[in-house]
Amino acid sequence: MRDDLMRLKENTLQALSDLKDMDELNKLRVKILGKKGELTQILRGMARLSPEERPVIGKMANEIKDELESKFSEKMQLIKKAVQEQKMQQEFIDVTIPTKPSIGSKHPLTLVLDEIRDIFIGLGYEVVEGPEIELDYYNFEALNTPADHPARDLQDTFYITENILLRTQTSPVQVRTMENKKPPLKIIAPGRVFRSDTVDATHSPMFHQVEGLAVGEGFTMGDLKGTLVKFVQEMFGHDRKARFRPHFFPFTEPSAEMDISCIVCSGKGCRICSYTGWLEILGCGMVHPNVFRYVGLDPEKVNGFAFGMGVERIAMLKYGINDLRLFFENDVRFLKQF
Ligand code: 2NM
Repeated sequence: MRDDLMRLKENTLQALSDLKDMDELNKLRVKILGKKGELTQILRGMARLSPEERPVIGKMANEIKDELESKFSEKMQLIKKAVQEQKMQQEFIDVTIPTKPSIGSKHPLTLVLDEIRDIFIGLGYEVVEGPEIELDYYNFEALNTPADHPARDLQDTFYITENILLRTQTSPVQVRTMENKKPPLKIIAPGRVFRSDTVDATHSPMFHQVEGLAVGEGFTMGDLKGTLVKFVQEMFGHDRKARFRPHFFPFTEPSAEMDISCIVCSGKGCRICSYTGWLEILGCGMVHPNVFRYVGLDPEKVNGFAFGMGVERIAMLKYGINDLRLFFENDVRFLKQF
């Protein structure tokens, strides 16, 4: 019986050490220490023992029972702890991992438009907007471009009806402003414009323009040049040189185009400036007296200057982009570079 008890103890300790599960632990406890368990089975044999042996074996059995019980509860604690640790690991949340969605970036055209806007606001200009669907009158006629004027052929216009069209420039906004606000005024009109062009690296049927207008008394070409040189130096750097070449627009007289010294080669000549050292950047001029007449202003009393630029062209030069289509494809690999 002594041997039976020792064997029970050794076997139970061995079984316990292999256990990893609470259910199995409980089953083993019942199997060994339960009312009908193996220890009880062995103790049934006590009756057959001599009176001298009985207390000795009884004491031994009690000690084994106590020891096993404490081993069981020790093991129970271990399993509980292990289960808890596993659970903690599974449910672990790393609070240091950034959970905010990554923030997108502004479109390069928005960046350039914001910059243009800020520079002119700094020069005292107000920003005005107007309709993209326009009357033929505001887009052409009031801009001194009558129906038979050759300038209308220069721009392929999207007509909606005979006298309603998609604006080909933002100057109709300025005509509308002059109708409604007394001079002096200094405004810029940013926005989308539309021309029936075939898409390629430098053409798109929709693009963005900023046109500017200053109306008051006694403006000169000097004011126009000073304003635009200030603008391009803010935009492209203070060591940029500028030059003005005579040009023609129906709505200004005289008219000019403005070039800046190449932002890549600073005038030495390179592929970007077609080895001329200069980049064409905008068109401008003194507002034609007929434009003032159309809006009811007296060209003997007021004058002013105006200018217009393509936002895509400026963005392409500023960021070294060689294909206009990139602005409208919205490929994230392109957009996230800005
Ligand atoms: C340009 C070039 C030259 C222009 C003229 C006017 C208005 F309404 F005052 F007559 N707005 N914008 C203008 C002048 C636009 O774009 C190349």
